[in-house]
Amino acid sequence: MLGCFPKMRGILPTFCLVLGLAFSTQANLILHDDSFQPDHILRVTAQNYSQACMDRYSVLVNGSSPGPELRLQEGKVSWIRVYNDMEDSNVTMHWHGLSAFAAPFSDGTPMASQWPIAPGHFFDAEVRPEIGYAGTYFYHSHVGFQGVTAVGPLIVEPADPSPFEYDEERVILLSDFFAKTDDVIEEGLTSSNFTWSGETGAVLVNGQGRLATNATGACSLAAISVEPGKTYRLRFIGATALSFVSLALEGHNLFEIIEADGHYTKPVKTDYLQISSGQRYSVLLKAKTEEELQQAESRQFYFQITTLGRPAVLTTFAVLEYSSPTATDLKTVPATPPLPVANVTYGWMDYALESYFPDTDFPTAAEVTRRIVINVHQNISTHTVWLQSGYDWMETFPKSPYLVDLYQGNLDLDASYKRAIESGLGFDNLTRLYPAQINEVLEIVWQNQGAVNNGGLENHPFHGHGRHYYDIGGGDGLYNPEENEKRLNGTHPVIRDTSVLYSYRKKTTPLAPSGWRAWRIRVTNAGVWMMHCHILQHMVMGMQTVFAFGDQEAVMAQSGPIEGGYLVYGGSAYGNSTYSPLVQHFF
Ligand SMILES: *[C@@H]1O[C@H](CO)[C@@H](O)[C@H](O)[C@H]1NC(C)=O
Ligand SMILES: *[C@@H]1O[C@H](CO)[C@@H](O)[C@H](O)[C@H]1NC(C)=O
Ligand SMILES: *[C@@H]1O[C@H](CO)[C@@H](O)[C@H](O)[C@H]1NC(C)=O
Ligand SMILES: *[C@@H]1O[C@H](CO)[C@@H](O)[C@H](O)[C@H]1NC(C)=O
Ligand SMILES: *[C@@H]1O[C@H](CO)[C@@H](O)[C@H](O)[C@H]1NC(C)=O
Ligand SMILES: *[C@@H]1O[C@H](CO)[C@@H](O)[C@H](O)[C@H]1NC(C)=O
Ligand SMILES: *[C@@H]1O[C@H](CO)[C@@H](O)[C@H](O)[C@H]1NC(C)=O
Ligand SMILES: *[C@@H]1O[C@H](CO)[C@@H](O)[C@H](O)[C@H]1NC(C)=O
Ligand SMILES: *[C@@H]1O[C@H](CO)[C@@H](O)[C@H](O)[C@H]1NC(C)=O
Ligand SMILES: *[C@@H]1O[C@H](CO)[C@@H](O)[C@H](O)[C@H]1NC(C)=O
Ligand SMILES: [Cu+2]
Repeated sequence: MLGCFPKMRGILPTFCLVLGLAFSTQANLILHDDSFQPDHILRVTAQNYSQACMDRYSVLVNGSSPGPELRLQEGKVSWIRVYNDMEDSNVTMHWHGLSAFAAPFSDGTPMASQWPIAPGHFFDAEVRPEIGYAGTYFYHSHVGFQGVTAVGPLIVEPADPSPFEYDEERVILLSDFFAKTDDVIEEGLTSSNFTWSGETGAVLVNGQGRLATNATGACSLAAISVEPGKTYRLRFIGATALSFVSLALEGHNLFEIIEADGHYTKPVKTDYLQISSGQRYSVLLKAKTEEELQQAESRQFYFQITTLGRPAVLTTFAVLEYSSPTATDLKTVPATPPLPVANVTYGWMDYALESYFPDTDFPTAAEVTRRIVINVHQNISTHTVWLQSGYDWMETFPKSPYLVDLYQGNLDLDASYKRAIESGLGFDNLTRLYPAQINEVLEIVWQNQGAVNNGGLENHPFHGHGRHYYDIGGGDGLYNPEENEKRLNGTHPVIRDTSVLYSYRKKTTPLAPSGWRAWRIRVTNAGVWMMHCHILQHMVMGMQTVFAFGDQEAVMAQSGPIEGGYLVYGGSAYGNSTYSPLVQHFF
């Protein structure tokens, strides 16, 4: 069926809704027995696993971290079966950056869009990357701290040829290593006796690397192999739990950015990247020619990855290797980092990126129907929590998922909307929702404030589920719409799914406004969409919000009636070793 694609710009959003309604009766229930072949299968286990020469009990996808790469096609439906092979933990899988439009139970947000997958069960997710969303993504568990290891690259291949030419591509997925297990970290973060997870032990590249404290040792750095003279598309994936990094490549002056969060950009040259948890960039890298290599001292070059905005700077490495008669040395780490590190940690590429394709859909200030300013700060009372509009959100808050409540008639979004408007904050403290109506044009402002107890400030990479938002920039102090409007003059904001609310200093007066990040989004895709900081520790400490787009009617119009098997934990939409699930096909 026809969806509501970004390419159909200029068409009234209501048109999409009407379309959804007209086609809703096509949603049908299919028995996924042995004759059903999913396009991809992911198996989630919890087991001892070695990274950075350290054993750790970790949640893995197909036995490794990162898990296997998935390739999906732009505009095409794929079925991904996710098995929870763990004995005592739930799991969900989130397709990070995919809009999950019209297949509402596939977004993978536990207790927001769906029940988690119970131990011993599997779930078939129906995923269709929207037209205009070809690019670099990843998948990860959305439960607790599991996403520190339960991640894998997800590439959406374009329906049309790429506007950029390159010979080959390489995926460079960044993740963090923590020695403590997920359970210990979660317990510490949510305990009344608050215990920090500790800082990351190493930023890993494609799962490889070593502890910073271990300059020599048995474990290898990741090698990215290239051939002389070729042009590569490097796909960087910020799958870190915590780390926000600066990344540069020795001996190679320039990267050319061509993609941010799944959308082509006009090429921008840069000699370093800054990548937060949740963000992705593609860059073009021109490999040295054989002639240039003859003049170089070596045929291997270090990627230097430096953490930003943490109490201590951690530097880790990977190796770009050109084929060579002698083996690449993956054991030696430079005694002193070979490259300078950017000393400015905020504002990188703000207002600078532009969509590659002309975009006529950007909502102007005049079109904005409502501005929601979300004050963000830390508070230490009985627990140490991160609050938005004065409230935290944790997986344990809702008794059942919002979307389930909605389909069962147990969540009155019209009443929630009324309370939200009356609060003056756009926030309904009863349901802890930010409800919005179809066709509203929201300006969402994340406003950093000094922590209640000590004025502390941190970086927060905010991630939006559902359709991507226009990032309209960020700055220090208190958000000033008029000033930002001037700043936007002549720029062409890109759509993204993750952008950083920066800390411009380490400390300020408690509750003083200190830095903001602003988004604009047209409310067209009905559903329950989480918007949260992508730092896993912060999420566990409550730094998550849930938006509801559209009311019950709008959500149902989009998906059609939902079968009962989705509405109970472990219901008939979830299979197990003796039971084939009844699965609704939405597209
Ligand atoms: C994951 O492992 C299962 C078997 O354990 C296999 O069938 C499947 O193809 C693997 N998935 C990917 C994406 O490689
Ligand atoms: C994992 O390793 C730890 C420490 O070596 C050990 O105590 C534990 O039994 C192992 N767990 C499993 C499931 O193998
Ligand atoms: C799994 O999720 C269900 C439903 O939310 C919950 O009742 C149960 O406690 C969860 N199990 C674990 C081990 O977290
Ligand atoms: C608090 O946690 C720390 C670290 O886990 C531990 O050493 C300490 O004994 C705990 N204190 C209390 C009062 O439980
Ligand atoms: C260094 O790595 C070795 C394995 O090569 C490991 O046994 C040791 O614990 C590590 N040391 C530190 C300080 O992390
Ligand atoms: C960063 O470094 C540049 C050049 O070394 C210097 O001019 C600038 O003042 C530094 N900025 C900060 C914020 O330290
Ligand atoms: C911080 O927490 C305390 C104790 O729960 C509460 O009284 C206070 O209102 C909170 N302040 C803010 C600004 O969140
Ligand atoms: C919601 O906010 C109102 C107004 O500030 C307050 O009276 C009420 O107690 C709050 N309710 C909850 C559940 O926090
Ligand atoms: C935008 O900038 C142009 C020149 O750069 C100026 O003529 C115009 O008045 C500006 N528009 C607004 C709304 O500030
Ligand atoms: C498998 O699912 C069926 C139907 O939901 C249920 O009756 C059965 O108990 C489940 N088996 C296991 C091992 O969970
Ligand atoms: Cu955060």
